Amino acid sequence: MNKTTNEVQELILDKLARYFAITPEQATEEQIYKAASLVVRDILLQKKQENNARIAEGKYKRVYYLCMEFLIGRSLKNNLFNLGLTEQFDKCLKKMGFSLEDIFERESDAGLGNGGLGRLASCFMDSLATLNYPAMGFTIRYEYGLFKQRIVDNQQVELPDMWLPSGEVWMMPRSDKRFTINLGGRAEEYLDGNGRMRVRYVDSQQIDALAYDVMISGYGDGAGVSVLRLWSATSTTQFDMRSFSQGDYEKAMQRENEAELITKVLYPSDDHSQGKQLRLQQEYFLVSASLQSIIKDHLRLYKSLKNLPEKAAIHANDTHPALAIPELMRLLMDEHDFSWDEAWDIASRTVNYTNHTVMAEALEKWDENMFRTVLPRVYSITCEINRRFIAEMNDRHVDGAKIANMQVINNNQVKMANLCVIGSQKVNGVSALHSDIIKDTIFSDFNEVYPDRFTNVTNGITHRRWLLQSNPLLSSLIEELIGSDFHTKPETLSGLNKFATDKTVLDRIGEIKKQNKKAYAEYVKKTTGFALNPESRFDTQIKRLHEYKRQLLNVLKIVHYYLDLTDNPDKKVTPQTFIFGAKAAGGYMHAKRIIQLINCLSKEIQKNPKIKQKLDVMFVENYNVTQAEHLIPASEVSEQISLAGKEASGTSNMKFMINGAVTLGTLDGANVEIGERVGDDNIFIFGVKTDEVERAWRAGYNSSTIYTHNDEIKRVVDRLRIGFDGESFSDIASYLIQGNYNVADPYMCLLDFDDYKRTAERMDEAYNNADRWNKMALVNIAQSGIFSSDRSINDYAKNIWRLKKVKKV
Ligand code: 26V
Repeated sequence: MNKTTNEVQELILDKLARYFAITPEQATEEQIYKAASLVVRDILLQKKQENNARIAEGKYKRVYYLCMEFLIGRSLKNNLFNLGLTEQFDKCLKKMGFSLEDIFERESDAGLGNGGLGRLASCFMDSLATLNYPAMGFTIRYEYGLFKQRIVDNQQVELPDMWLPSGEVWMMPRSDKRFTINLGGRAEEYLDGNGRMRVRYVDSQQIDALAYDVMISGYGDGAGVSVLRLWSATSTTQFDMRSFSQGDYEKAMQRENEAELITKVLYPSDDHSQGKQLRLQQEYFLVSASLQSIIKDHLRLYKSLKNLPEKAAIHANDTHPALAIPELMRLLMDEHDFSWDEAWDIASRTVNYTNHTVMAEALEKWDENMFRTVLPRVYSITCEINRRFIAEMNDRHVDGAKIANMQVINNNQVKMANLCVIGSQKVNGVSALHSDIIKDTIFSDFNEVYPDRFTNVTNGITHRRWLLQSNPLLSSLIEELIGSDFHTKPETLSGLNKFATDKTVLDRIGEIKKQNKKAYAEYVKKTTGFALNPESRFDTQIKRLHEYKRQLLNVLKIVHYYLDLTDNPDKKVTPQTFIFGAKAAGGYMHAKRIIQLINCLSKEIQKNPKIKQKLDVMFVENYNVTQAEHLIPASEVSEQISLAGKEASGTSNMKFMINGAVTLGTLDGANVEIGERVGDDNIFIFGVKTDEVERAWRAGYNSSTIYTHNDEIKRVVDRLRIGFDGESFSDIASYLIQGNYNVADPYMCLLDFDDYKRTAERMDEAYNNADRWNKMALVNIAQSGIFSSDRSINDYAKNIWRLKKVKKV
């Protein structure tokens, strides 16, 4: 985008005058942030209009990406970068007496997601726009995103996340995009004047979905602009003035409040489906509004829905938008006069589904009665999908037990993953290992009947945000060495391999890491007061807190080091700082206890300066996208230590890798592919493999035997009982060796402890040889190109959506 600094200045002055009636001298940082963002928004809008003119010709198939979560983070920096306007804005703001970096800090993170799933969706929007595939994302405009985490007395406290005041500026309200959603009541069939069966809703609650569009510019010359449409719920009816006039204020507000509740707050759990009615309503709300919008646009372009599968790919990101299948059937049959067979042919060739977890608790199931009550018409369609599926399977002589396992409705439950597999063209997992696992486990029966349906697309990250924007020093070095092609051709990062024995380059990589660590330590000092030692190794584990991710295993290792140092304070060790960032779902008590354990351990270490020099622990409060952007470039070790078979992919592993951190991990998710890319010399792998986990269970895994026979483990677990900073963690000790009414050590921390510790020691050796370590960092960076979301999106476009890029004229 060519705009000079002076032009930018004019535009900002204009916004300041028009929106705030002020000059730059009178403006606060907040107002400058708003004005600058509004300028950028106008530029995006203009770019989008130019772009849309090409898509509107109707030649292009489009993808519609449906996801309950988009973890957007901040937008101003990203948009300026992608538009190539950072320098102009920087100069212009300097002239006005402001620093662009400080202005970025004014923006709250749009945290409309829990973790990996939502961040993946956001990375995908960046790549879709950059590669110029015709795409649109759909999600919910939650008034409150993922809770803000505070640590009080070492414990997590959840506060509401009020992101809208500063995040709103990116959203264009679209009063022309408003659709009505029916919830509850009854769906009655009747014959219309032409003798056709019709459906009408009786006593349903009607809610309007109002669209807000966020534009996302791609990067580079050929880039397009994608739109993320966020739906907000509002009452269909006018304000109840009558009740209000009669003094019944509560009644006057009631309808509005009930409607708005639907998009009030994001469910803060990514591991446990609680089957709550409001969540089902949210999912239907997203799906129905999005499909009505897709159909309307499609009809405007093509006048018919018969070619929907040729011109639209609808993607269900996890099962949360699974209702897209019966809802599309409903719209096609009830509102557009298609027969069942025609509608099914269209729907099942249009929808695709990605699975993101094999954790049984996270697989969505709804109580059949509740489902029927909330969505009567969708329920009857779902029953018919189920009935026809069973008939088809019977015709194919599939074993009865297998049919029972695959059907959508069974034992008074509606199973969303089954609905997705039955109604989708393609189903994929998110790493090679995970895609194999779903075929062998949760979807094994489906894989027998529909073998061609299953495929893999390994996740990716946008390297523009996670390398170019967040690690400018490293990016400049790479540009100096191999040019800037990698901005849009990440695979060319492999050009760095030829510097693997170049001492000067390796030293510079080490030097950049040092500088990033220093900068991070200063940032942490300024924002939290915590004193990080930049001379120590930064070893980081950042992800949602969950038992299967095994932050506890990491803690056990740290406690082991801690006990060694308390016994022998003069022991020569590699100084290291363990950094954690994690939010736990509010009701997940065990996860919250682990957060408390980490914080108590950290507190105790702070009281002992001699130990702190050698071993430190820091917990990052309110870990989010922005925190990750600061921390990842400064990290040296990437902890990816889930129990094998449990982490579908992981994406922080990729962000660390591209920033030159070395993975210490298990053979799980995308770690496997990272290991294949970098080779055994450039990664530290430990622990049991997926099939060994299964075997260990079958052999009667017993953690208390390990505890009894392994003195080091015994010492660590016993110490949990004594606790840290005055707090005992005997509940966690007994979780590990007795099991609190459940199986003990369900994620096998004790089984993997020894190998973890040994591997970490091997890592120490490598770290203490700077050349060796810097070479590992270099190889990791050089081999990371394949984990760019550009590659993932090209895979989806080719193998799943069958999309073509928009050609620039
Ligand atoms: C599940 C549920 C269950 C119902 C309540 C609300 C809720 C919200 C989110 C989820 C999805 C959890 C799945 C998920 O986030 N999986 C992560 O996806 C990443 C992107 O593919 C992947 O890298 C991680 O390994 C995987 O855990």
